[in-house]
Amino acid sequence: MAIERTLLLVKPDGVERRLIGEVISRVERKGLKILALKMLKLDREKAEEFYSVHKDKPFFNELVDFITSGPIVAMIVEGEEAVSVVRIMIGQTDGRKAQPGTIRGDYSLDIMKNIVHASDSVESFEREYKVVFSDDEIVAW
Ligand code: 3AN
Repeated sequence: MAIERTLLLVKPDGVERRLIGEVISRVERKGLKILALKMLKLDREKAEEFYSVHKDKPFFNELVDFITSGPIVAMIVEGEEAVSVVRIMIGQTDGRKAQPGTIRGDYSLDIMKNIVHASDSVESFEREYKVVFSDDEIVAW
């Protein structure tokens, strides 16, 4: 087992639906540590960089439109196997298929508007967090 960090975003639909506190609360109740936290609006350039692995997908433009459509809340979360633990907590991509009890399973009925994003690997975290945070915004504790 290893202590890992992961990037968790509350996407514009989650902010619009007043679910920031709900997401943070679940992270804290689980016993994970929040090392960095902020609200921001991604510009198109940053959003395209963030979702660059999906640039050839048919939904890429719609995804960039969506993630830039309103504010997001970004956090860096740390804990034992945080990457897979947070992925389990958010549930499957499609809110209709996500298990009840997961964030998407409880709050989403959509594959794109699915409330949250979380890194799918340590390597993804290392790439993704730099789009959103600078290293001096991370508070280790
Ligand atoms: P996840 O967020 O579960 O890792 P990915 O990485 O496959 O899912 O997709 C990134 C984001 O792209 C998803 N969170 C979702 O918002 C959107 N997305 C994924 N698949 C589709 C699809 N078939 N149609 C529309 N949007 C999609």
